[in-house]
Amino acid sequence: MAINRLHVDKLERVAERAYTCDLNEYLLDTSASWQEDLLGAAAQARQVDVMPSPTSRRAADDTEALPMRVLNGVELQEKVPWLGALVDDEELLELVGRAVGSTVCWPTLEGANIHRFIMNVLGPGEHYEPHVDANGATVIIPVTDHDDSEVDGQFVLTDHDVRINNPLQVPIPNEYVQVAQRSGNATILDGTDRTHWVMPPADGDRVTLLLNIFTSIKQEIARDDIINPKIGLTGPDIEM
Ligand SMILES: O=C(O)CCC(=O)C(=O)O
Ligand SMILES: [Fe+2]
Repeated sequence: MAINRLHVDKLERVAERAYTCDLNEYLLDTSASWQEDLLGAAAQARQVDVMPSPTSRRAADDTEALPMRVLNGVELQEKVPWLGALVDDEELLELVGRAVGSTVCWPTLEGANIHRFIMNVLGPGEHYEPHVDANGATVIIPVTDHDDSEVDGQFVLTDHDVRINNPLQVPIPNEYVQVAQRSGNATILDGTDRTHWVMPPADGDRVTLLLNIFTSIKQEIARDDIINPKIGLTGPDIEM
């Protein structure tokens, strides 16, 4: 494996405890067909209705179900076996720790395989609701490209945990940070205390791989049983 594939020099700050980092070289080194592999998995993602949950919803209407497609960590690992290598990679963890300013670790409690990494697929007109994260370090790896001269498919970040009444407002207000979504260009952030969401893609799907990592500041606690079913990761007919 190449040395310094994940050098901290590659971190570009977009907000406090929020960075982007080009992981293309690293991902190619892990699997030469990483993008095709993940797009192949995305084509098999399950349709779900995302419902309000304690850490998830920050939108005005708390009753509306939002459609999207997901794969939980167990489903994803089965379809893309090399993802397991990311979990064993200390270089990756170190980079994430530098970005969020804490030591970090993967979730280890029973059932963590379900949410330690997941895939989100948004189709045209579908958005990811404003929310905060339960874990202190989230890595969002776009698989598809979304031009940041448009709002479509963009990741949007606020400074605080605030209720957003109109997440689909266009143009995106200046007080929010908009992060360009280019394939392999990861966003690494502590999203526990700042609301963030995703604008709907214009045409074609928006596919992301999410790594949910814990920090020494925000340590892993037993995950609230309510969250996984609300975001479609678990359910009666879903593999665990
Ligand atoms: O899919 C995305 O780009 C964002 C998802 C997200 O914020 C999360 O899973 O916590
Ligand atoms: Fe999030």
